[in-house]
Amino acid sequence: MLPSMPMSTSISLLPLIILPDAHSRSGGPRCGGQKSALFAALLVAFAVLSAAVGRAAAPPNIVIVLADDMGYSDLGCYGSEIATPSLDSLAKNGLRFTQFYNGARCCPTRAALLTGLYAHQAGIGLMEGDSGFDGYRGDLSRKAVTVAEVLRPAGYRTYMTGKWHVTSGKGPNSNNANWPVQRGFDRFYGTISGAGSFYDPATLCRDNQFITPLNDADYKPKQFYYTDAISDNAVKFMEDHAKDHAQKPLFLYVAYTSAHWPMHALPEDIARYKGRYATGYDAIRQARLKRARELGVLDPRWEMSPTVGKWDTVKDREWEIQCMEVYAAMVESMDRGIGRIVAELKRQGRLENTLFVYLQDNGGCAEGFGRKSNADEIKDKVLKSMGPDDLQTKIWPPMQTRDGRPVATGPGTAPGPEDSFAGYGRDWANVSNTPFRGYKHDGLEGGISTPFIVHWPAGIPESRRNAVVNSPAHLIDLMTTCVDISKAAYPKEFKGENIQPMEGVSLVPAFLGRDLLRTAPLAWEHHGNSALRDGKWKIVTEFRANQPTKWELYDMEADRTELHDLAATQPEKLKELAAQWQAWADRVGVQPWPLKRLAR
Ligand SMILES: [Ca+2]
Repeated sequence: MLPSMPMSTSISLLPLIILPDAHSRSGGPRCGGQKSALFAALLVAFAVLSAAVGRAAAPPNIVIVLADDMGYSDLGCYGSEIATPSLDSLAKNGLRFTQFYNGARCCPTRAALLTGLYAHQAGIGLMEGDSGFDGYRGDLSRKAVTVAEVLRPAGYRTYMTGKWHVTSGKGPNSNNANWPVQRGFDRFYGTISGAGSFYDPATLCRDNQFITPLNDADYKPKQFYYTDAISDNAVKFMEDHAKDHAQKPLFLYVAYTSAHWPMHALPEDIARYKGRYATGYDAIRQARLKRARELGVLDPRWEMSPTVGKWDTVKDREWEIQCMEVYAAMVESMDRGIGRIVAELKRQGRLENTLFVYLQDNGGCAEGFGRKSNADEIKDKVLKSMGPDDLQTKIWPPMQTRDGRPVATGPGTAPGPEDSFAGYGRDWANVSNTPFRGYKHDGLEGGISTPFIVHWPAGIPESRRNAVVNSPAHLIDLMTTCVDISKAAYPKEFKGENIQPMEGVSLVPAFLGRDLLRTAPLAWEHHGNSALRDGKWKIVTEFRANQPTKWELYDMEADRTELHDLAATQPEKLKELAAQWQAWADRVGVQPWPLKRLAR
């Protein structure tokens, strides 16, 4: 389905070119001057028409920007106090989805985004380790194709910068068959694994080559900071594209690690948030809720879930405040990079016909990384400095800076610089996920809800600009949408393997203000946290103390924040949805949790 606007432009010109035939048949009065003037007018009309048709037929550029470990309310246009002017501007001139879902964690989300399948079908139901089951190989399945593998045969040049995180082959000498360049991308700059220092990321690669921030001949910034490196290299790929492949559409996948732990940001960005979080968790949550309601991205009927952190009892308040200041700075620096990518599209005249989408891989992260002091462990530590070619192999402490300083964690260590390693923790994650319950890992709305911004002037009618889309949508829909708008062929067979059919629906109807054509429920499973969404109904369990909690049932129209469990009052509906979830789980290859490891 093509967007209606370019089509209607061309249709309105049709009578002009039908005119000459009609005149000659009717034998009406003519003279030489009139005839040539008419002919000239027709030529102009034909040229305009051709251009219009050409525009309509030209496959759009596609840019997908994915952020890491951020909550539903972390962007300005979704209620945040964090400055995100670039994303706000895309939203203002595009669409914001209010019920877009990710896969609750880094690896499964990336697998589903790249393949249009549920994560288990793509081989990554858990993370990168091979658990012996097809749904949990920790490597992108060969019975799946990536968006890049689908778009390239349709004439696209394909680029990626940032975090890959869908393979178990992560070392310089490991099997790289599932690295970006082997999975459809013409160029790659980024990290093969997840997490790590923003000043010295582990598994940093250019195409298939391991590099360090110091020995990369193609990128020599004054100050290496991974978020900037991801933005700078994305812009560089686009500049090269304009030089060497200007006639081709481009597909660019930018996977930032902002704002995943560690809380690393540059001092000038942190300074802008100094003191901003001194009011504590609840005040920020309330302000975000109010703003999000005003912006129309939260239904006022949905009550706020309880604030988890108790600000009055926080011991290291200054450190807690600093953690959130740095988190905000990480988001703002990413937004600035996104602004540069948009500016380059504009400079190349591509922005009009670029489908630009932004989303986050999972909700705010309540993990304990970087929350405990390691002062005793690093005291009096004498370390050797690293040479420019020495690879950083650590993604968390114990680790060191390249000049030989040990990296300090936990309270007492100001987050931000390269010798620090902090996580902002559960209570700020609860703020990020305002107004929802749950965190990264969970099937609760706080774990799986993401902002979803779509910008595409040639594909979204002007009357729809700045509109909000309330239809539930999911990562699996991105492949289907890309196939729809690019007219690429989704293969039944690829490199000798049978390819599983796409699971999602095209989002194009939502761009035009119509309903999505979804016929199946959406479902989740990640280390025993499970959920299913069918229309307004949702069931969800959490895996706690070695067993799943009982299914809870929610009416998402009335209660998106999952505060009023209807399981006891609507047992038949619960039973029906639980059976749907089990059928889905059996179909996509979910195994009972904890996984029983199979002998290989
Ligand atoms: Ca993540």
